[in-house]
Amino acid sequence: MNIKIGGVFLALLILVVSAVPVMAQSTPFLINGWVTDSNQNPVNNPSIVITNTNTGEDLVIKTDPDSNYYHALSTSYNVSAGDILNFSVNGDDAPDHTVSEAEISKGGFELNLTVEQTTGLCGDVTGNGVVDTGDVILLSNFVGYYPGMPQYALNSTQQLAGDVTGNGVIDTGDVILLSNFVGYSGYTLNCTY
Ligand SMILES: [Ca+2]
Repeated sequence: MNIKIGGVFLALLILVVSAVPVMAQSTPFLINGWVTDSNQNPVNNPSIVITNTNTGEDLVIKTDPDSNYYHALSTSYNVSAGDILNFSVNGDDAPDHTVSEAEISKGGFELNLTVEQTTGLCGDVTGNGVVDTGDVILLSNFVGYYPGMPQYALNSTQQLAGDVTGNGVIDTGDVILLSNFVGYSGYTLNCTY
């Protein structure tokens, strides 16, 4: 009799002990989305910081140089319903996001982010504050000689500054106008901003 009770007690004890890790187990929590500028153009390799303001923890963000996709994989242990997540994209604050109960059960949420398009001086493709032959050379390399090469890549601000004809594309027309503008008087640059 005593042995039987002891056996039942032991079985219950094992059940309780083995149930504990199951109850404390965390589930994956994925935050992901795509980053574009205000013109809906993809912003590749974005720099994103997500801070859980309730815990002070910065989430680990994964991005790719050739993509505007980002994701952060956390767990339900680190992110709880009601937590306020602060987003920053390329150094600018984005709206906060409050984690909902539904997002916890679903295992995450998708949030697309927008980078405000910054504009510089029209024609200043190099971004050094002046329009000179350096800009003509860089734009010329970007358009004609070395398309797609990383050292002649232009970010979205530089591309806006390089579309000096203001027709929405960067082509030899821009190189010619910029070259004329730098070399001769009487030419006007017509960026879209
Ligand atoms: Ca320049």
